[in-house]
Amino acid sequence: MTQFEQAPPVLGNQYEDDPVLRSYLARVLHAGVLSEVEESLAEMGRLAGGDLYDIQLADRLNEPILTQWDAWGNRVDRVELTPLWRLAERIAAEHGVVATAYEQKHGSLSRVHQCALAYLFTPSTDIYSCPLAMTDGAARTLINSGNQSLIDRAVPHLITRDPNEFWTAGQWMTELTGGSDVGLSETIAKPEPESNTFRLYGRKWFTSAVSSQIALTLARPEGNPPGGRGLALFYLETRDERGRPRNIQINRLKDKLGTRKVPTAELTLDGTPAYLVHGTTDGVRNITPLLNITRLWNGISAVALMRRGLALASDYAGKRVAFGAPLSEKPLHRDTLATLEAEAQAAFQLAFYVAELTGQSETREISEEDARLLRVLTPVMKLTTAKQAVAVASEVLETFGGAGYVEDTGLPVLLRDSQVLPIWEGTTNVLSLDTLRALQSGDGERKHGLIRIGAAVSRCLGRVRDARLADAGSVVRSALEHAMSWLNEAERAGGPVLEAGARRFSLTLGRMMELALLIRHAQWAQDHERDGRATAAARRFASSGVDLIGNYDNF
Ligand code: MFK
Repeated sequence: MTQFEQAPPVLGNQYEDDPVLRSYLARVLHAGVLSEVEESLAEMGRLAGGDLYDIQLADRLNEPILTQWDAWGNRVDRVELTPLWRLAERIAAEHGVVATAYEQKHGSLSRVHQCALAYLFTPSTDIYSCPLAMTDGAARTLINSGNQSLIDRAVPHLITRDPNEFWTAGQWMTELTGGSDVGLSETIAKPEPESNTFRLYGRKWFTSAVSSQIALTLARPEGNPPGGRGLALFYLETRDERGRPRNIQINRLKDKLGTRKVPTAELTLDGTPAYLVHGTTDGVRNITPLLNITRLWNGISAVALMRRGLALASDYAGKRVAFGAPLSEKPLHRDTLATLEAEAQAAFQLAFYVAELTGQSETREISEEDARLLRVLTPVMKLTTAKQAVAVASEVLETFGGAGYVEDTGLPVLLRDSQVLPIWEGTTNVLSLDTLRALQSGDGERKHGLIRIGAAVSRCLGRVRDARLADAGSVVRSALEHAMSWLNEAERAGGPVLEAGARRFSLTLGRMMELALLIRHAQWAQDHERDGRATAAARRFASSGVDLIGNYDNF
């Protein structure tokens, strides 16, 4: 190789090469569980850094294709997925990337195992995590609904490992009236009394992964009042036995900044047959189990994309020589990577902590207090990790210099795909407001919600003995105190002040919780693995801006 040729970054087994994931699993999974699941993770890590990654690079320019008409003038509305996505669907089913959470071979820890599989799988499949997240969320929503005929009909397909039987699910919520204020939805449901079904009429404006076999969607039964309570949650199957759309027209696929393998569509429902999932009202409330699962997936995807960026950047730093030495020997480059690493490790701990609590809630091992903690940490985790993913992806591109800006390196897509994470599944602002609402879960007082978070923080810091970690712990404590005093003041000041500060407050809760969890893990890694890397990450993260509440003039 001449002096001016560059070696591309390469990936190894993404499980074996990931000390953060491995150390976390060693702490959280009992030894017996880890030895039972490790083979599945190593196999997924091998695929993700090997064949799947090669196919992903080769698939770079492919995008889903919508064919609306056949040669004879018939409306067909077929979507052809790219080769990577067709393969991803098969691998996801065979490796149980959804199923693992429902087989519950290891009780609540099955959710952790499943999230670890999703974390390894996601970065090599160009957001195939989107249909999987919705499939997982639909399975959970149907199971929670207790609607036995729909459970019998659909859930076995959603959680199977047989690719020939596997169905994915869509989550059709967004309409022209808005993506956040779902209560404004205009789709109408007309009853068909003789068949006990409804027919849906309306336009869905942003429907991800329209290739799915089923969808959960919201519509307003005729005569129902406006708002989220007047909507009902419906189940529908997208195609008939001959593969024709069931009165669904795909008007076009969206021309998006990223997630370009995801066939996101605008749809017209023109009498689409649909079944009520759970009553004729309260559709928004009834679809929230789906939202909470997809928000968990959002966080897992955020930490997965950060890890992929860092894996590539670290490998490249060892190869790229500039100013007389590899970048990995340059103090400033190392410092830059270490800061990104700290963000990624902190985010990782929070995303997987929410996975642990989610697993406990699904197996009913969760206490009432922790169920309320989960309710508030889900939006907090989603909004915090999504912002980190975008920031880390942007910096990762920069670590490659110009190569990070050039499409055929396969790097720019990391940034484009990360940018969706703060937008879909509730924007940062909408989730900040949800955080304020979720803090009221229980007796309706936000401060009690915050005290619950404070208790979780204390559990993390309780066993810390290392003085350097104790310093980092004091950053957590002062952020918590500030959050408490700000909440008191903002509640006293009234609505606009509380609302205006909701994002700064929620991000502070997220970063504070991340740091507390990272400190806990760092002490454990010192004690059990004689490894100080998490300690270094915690100390660095503690200096990277945890308390973002600031001191702003009131409105
Ligand atoms: C990489 C993987 C990521 C996965 C990709 C999936 C791709 C899919 C792309 C999409 O579909 S993006 C569209 C996603 N859309 C959203 O996430 C909607 C964002 N907006 C909100 O979340 C709003 O907060 C919400 C629509 C829920 C507000 O609507 P409303 O009508 O004002 O409802 P309201 O009154 O706030 O809540 C109704 C009930 O649900 C209340 O309970 P009660 O009826 O008992 O009072 C709420 O407490 C409850 N609730 C709301 N959010 C909840 C929840 N309960 C549990 N968990 C939640 N998250």
